[in-house]
Amino acid sequence: MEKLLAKVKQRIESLAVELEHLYNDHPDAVIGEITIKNILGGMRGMKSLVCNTSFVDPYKGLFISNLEIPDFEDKTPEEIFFLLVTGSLPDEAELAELKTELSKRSQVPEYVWTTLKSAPKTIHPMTLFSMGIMAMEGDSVFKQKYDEGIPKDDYWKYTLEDSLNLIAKLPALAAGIYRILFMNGEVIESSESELDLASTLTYRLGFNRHNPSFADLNRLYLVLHCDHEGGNVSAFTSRVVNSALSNIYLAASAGLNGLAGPLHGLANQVCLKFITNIHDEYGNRPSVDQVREFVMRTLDEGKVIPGYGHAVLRVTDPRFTSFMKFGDQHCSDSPYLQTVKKLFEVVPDILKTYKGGKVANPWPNVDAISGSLLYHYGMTHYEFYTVMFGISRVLGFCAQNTIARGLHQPIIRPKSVTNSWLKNYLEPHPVS
Ligand code: HAX
Repeated sequence: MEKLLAKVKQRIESLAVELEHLYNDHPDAVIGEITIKNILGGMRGMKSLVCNTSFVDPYKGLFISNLEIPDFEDKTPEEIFFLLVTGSLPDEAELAELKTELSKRSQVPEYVWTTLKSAPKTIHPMTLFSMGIMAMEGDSVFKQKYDEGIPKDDYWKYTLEDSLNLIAKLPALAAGIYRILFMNGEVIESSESELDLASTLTYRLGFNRHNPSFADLNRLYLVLHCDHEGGNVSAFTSRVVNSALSNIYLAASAGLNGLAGPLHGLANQVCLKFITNIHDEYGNRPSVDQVREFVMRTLDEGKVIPGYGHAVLRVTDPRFTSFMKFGDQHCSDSPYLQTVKKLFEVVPDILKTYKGGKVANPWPNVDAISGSLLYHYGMTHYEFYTVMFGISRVLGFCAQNTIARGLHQPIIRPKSVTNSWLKNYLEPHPVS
């Protein structure tokens, strides 16, 4: 993997030079202030991390380097990982090297299946996914090298080594979990067609495997969810954990546990269930008025509308738009996609005025549509959708942490304060 190592090294060195200049030239520059609203509001909007793998513009969405979604939506997950970690797309030789490296490392150890098969069948697939990754933690090269006493300058190399070992196994691990939980436990072994991450996933899931548009949806799924800068719950969690030099297996598993929450990655599962509930009530082709009625009732019950809103975005998520383009090309008549469109027609207007206009972003995010496409291709067990998201998001965790280790970023440890501290700070007792 000389080519990848050389490119990542070059990237880390150039980022380090930039940061050194920034630090030396502006050591005391103030780039923001911290208000009570920030502290009590989930630190929303506070600029407190550096992340160079990707950037989310509130009005344009995800950027990886200078590429927007339409620029990279046709790529493969391998190309995207290379882009995230090196800052540029691979040339033919670099891509071939990466694919060979991943292919060599793709075998999921037998003990992982034994562990996962012993879990109760009622367990959520995200929990099994996280457990499967944790189970392999003993194989961490970083951990072994750290115990041997490697210098700090080498941390990123072994973080990258672990990352490749982990990423290579994710499609087989995820597909195996689908089959353990939903298809009588028969895990599909490797095949000739395992040329890349997306086709491995399609083949090993075992249904609809000869349908090229399902294969393309899996590829797109693994591309669009890859990274969303550093402050979202899952990436941030993985960064915090890895900043303690916990290895990438521990960090990825921790990040995925955050992704498993309904306000984050689980929203794709919740969205599909939401649409199913609409169909259960009104049939598969509800009218716009019926969809509006259902949305209003959901809000009246004090619940959120899944798939709408975002902590950073202030427009329709370009990942939603990309999936919609796919849906229009491949399954425009799907009842689920049709209901997604009706929701898109009614929800933003409702949310704009809901709670006196308190909802910062009334537009759909990626989770509003992604599950409906998987459902169309026969992935009816919607509990699995967040695992699909997770395979992709681990690419981002791995890239972010490899670079953070290369830049010798310190352990993340913000300061918390008590109510009393705040009261004393804001309303100090007058000096008598
Ligand atoms: N439906 C109803 N109310 C909503 C809402 C929605 N879709 N989105 C935001 N609100 C409400 C919030 O609950 C909050 O109300 P309270 O002050 O009474 O608690 C108010 O509007 C202000 O929130 P906000 O500033 O607009 O949003 P946040 O940054 O706090 O939260 C969330 C962003 C994504 C968590 C939020 O919009 C939400 O809960 N959406 C629905 C769940 C969802 O789709 N999650 C996936 C997001 C994308 C992602 O991470 N994917 O993995």
